[in-house]
Amino acid sequence: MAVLIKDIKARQIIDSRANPTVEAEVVLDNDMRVFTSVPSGASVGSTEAVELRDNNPDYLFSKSVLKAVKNVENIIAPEIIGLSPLEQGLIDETLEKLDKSDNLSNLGANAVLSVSMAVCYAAAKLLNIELYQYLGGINSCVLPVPLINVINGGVHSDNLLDFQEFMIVPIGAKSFSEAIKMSLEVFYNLKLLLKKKNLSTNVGDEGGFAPQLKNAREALVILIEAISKAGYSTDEIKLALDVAAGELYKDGKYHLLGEEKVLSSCEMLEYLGSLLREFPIISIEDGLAPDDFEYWRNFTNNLGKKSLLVGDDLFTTNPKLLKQGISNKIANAILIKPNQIGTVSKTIETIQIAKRACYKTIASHRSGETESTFISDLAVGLNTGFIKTGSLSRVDRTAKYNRLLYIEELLGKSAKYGGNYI
Ligand code: 2PG
Ligand code: MG
Repeated sequence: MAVLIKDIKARQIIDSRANPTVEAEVVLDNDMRVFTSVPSGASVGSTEAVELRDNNPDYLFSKSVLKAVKNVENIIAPEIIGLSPLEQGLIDETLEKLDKSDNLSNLGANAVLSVSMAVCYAAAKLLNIELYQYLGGINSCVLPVPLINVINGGVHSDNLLDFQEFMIVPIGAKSFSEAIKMSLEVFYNLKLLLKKKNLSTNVGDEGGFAPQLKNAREALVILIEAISKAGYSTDEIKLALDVAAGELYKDGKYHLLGEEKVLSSCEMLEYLGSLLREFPIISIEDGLAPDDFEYWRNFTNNLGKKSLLVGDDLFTTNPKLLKQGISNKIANAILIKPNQIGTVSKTIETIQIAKRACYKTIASHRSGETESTFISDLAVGLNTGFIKTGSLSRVDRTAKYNRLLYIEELLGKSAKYGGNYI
């Protein structure tokens, strides 16, 4: 007899930045139960699915998500109870129809995604297989290359760095566990170097250091130093940036307040080009603002052969926006954040569109996270090749890496590391 969904519950829990978020629980009629929770961004793209907050100034600084919790229990649950957890496509379509908007602004993307993900976990549990196996079958054996955000700036920290993320990319590792070992060695050396320079080793939202460096060059120089002190070459460990340029773009110009520069699109492009020439950078995310669409084309023409140009706020994991980008030849890679689009099915659709167009895919966390490791399984199951999930400190970040270490162990000899497959 088919096992069906017997109950769906939700609750308000806390994320890594002390903000309330939604946890959903799915109960099957064989009494199996699973629960999972959703993350929340700080640099939010304007085309993202809408995260529903109560906006009640008298309660938790307007940040509570009790409406979203109620939406799960009172509106979503009655429609989903009685369905099989194996019908992910049908369930996700039902969720979208129930919402009636095209950005999930009625029920809330937090309400919708928590259920969509919990259903997925329930199906895997019912089949007694790991989530990554459920998502990808026998093809799920590639561990992603991590983009590890060891210096935080932008809206994720209080320092002056204008760019949001400075990442190390252990591309030369032979396995995922070796990639983590190499990156830890860089992390320790970076901490020592910062201390030596009397710079703070306190960490930002994603667990990376947030020192008072003056500009992107200083951050990149110190990363190169840490890589070399750890005994690695820049062939083995590369660098990546998330400029999060949408946060810097006002009135048609890029305002780099920390660097005391105001740049036109053309100058911004030149600046990024010069960083690419000077440093072993292999990936630049949101190098220009999403609204600067025209220049994205120049950006891609000029730098697309030298680096991954990743669309985060540009595409917001949205299949339609990605298709537009592909036909306009904009960017060559996409960040995949399930909560930008709101369902597991749509997330998978976007990954597939990207792959068909030979765009690289990077499974990603949000700056506000929970202990959920869904994106680790997504990265292996959908063979994204890359993952971006913050630094090597703070459990909200390390939970994802630790899950990947476990998956690597489960895969044993069939485990491959994305490094060889890029
Ligand atoms: C980003 C993310 C994650 P946020 O911009 O890529 O690093 O940040 O969740 O704040 O959008
Ligand atoms: Mg980003």
